[in-house]
Amino acid sequence: MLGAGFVGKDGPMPDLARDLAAVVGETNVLVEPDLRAPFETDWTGRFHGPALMVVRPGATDEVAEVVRRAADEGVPIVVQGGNTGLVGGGVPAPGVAPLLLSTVRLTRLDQVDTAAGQLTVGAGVTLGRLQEAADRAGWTFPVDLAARDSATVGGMVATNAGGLKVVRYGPMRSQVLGVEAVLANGTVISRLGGLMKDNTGYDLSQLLVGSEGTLGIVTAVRIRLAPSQPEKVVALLGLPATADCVEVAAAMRRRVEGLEAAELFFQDGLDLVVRHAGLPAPMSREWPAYLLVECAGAADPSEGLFELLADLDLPEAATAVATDPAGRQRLWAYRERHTEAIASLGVPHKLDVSVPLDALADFERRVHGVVSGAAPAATLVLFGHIGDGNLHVNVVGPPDDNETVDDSVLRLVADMGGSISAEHGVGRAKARWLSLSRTESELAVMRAVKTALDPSGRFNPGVLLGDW
Ligand code: FAD
Ligand code: 2HG
Ligand code: ZN
Repeated sequence: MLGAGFVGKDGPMPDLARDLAAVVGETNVLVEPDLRAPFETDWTGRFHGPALMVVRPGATDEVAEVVRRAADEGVPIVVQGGNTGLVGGGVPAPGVAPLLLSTVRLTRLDQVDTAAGQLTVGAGVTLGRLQEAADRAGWTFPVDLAARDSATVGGMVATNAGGLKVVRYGPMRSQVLGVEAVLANGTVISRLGGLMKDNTGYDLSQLLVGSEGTLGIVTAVRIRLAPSQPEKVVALLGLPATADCVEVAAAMRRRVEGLEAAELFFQDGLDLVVRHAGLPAPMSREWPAYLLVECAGAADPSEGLFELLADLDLPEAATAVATDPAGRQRLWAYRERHTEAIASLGVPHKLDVSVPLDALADFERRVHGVVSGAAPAATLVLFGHIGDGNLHVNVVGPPDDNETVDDSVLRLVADMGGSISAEHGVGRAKARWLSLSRTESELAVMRAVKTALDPSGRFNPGVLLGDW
């Protein structure tokens, strides 16, 4: 018997909602607009659309049953984890009114297999909880990003998230040993055994990594952990130009053991962070470009870093170093808080791109001209993961639906041999430009894979492949 709460403001619930309440529990089917609202707009505020209802299954068999019942009714499904994605892939598009399947209750967290350095984790577990579980067991989970308290493991698998330590550990893909997922016909595929060697044909788990919810709903993941690296040093260097940051980062990779992060930002972004977060300036004078590096090891890694810094012979006002946790966190804040500081200016156009490392300084120079040509009154803030050739081009000013600046920047990226998405994915934001980064033959294979796994196009319609 359904309770009174199950009658929405707009009248009785649709039959599908009643059916699904029997599967996941009444409190996990949200039909009323004010309950749905937090799930219907993305983190940036740029992408939004109404959902028919939000459904929160608590186990894999519930996910499968929800998928089957939605299929019977011909209702599309949008999958959402922590809703921290930056390309609009986890929220409904206007006019579609899908069922929004939230994974936040898939919070299985198994014991760490300390001998193998592995664990199985539910798709709805946040990155922060996964990192804590790994730390408690004497291991580390090495993918890290500023949205760690909300971003989920399922979302990170679906987007192949990168983050701050790719230079040493690779992106999410490199940590995934196997995936359990529900396919569009409601069947479950599962590779959670944790075998280090398993050459038995197509790797379906890796196919799902980076598929952005278009091929299957990830319900659990077998994760590879890394040995813990408790001794850390962070250095922030002020340098004359981007090209210097590229050069010093390359020298660090060659010479300094345990380089975990090499990040880039500029004076305008730093000013914005300092103002927004109320932080003191990190150095006694300003620099055109800043390189932030972190090294970590079982033993103190600072010696190699200090040798390199001595060779660079930088002025005193160009270097800040910290080894204690509070000091390291203070230096990291100048880099990590860029995203929230930019959001305080307005709704950004986020263009997460990569270019070959030897073209990065030239790209940084040219993108200023391209943005001021396409959107003369806009504010441009650049920063990124220099070790990965990954720049975050943030443009605030153009209306949400004016894509002139997006088009100009992404074409510049393609002309320079780069990728239109380095780590955030394609989502809805960049689907129309996918052909700038993938050939027609590749797109044909991708469409064939989509057709094989989701022939009716019910999972995340419009995401990644557009209207394929
Ligand atoms: P959501 O936003 O909920 O969804 C993202 C995509 O994955 C959608 O297409 C959705 O449909 C799909 N999806 C979600 N869960 C599942 C599932 N279980 N099965 C199938 N598909 C699913 N990203 C980086 O790569 N590097 C960074 O450094 C970084 N830093 C960030 C900092 C901030 C402050 C913020 C707000 C975001 C940052 N991001 C970064 C982006 C974001 O955190 C990642 O893309 C993250 O992987 C998204 O996880 P989520 O759980 O929030 O996914
Ligand atoms: C980061 O590196 C994230 O901090 C977010 O990928 C990038 O806000 C952005 O553009
Ligand atoms: Zn990033």
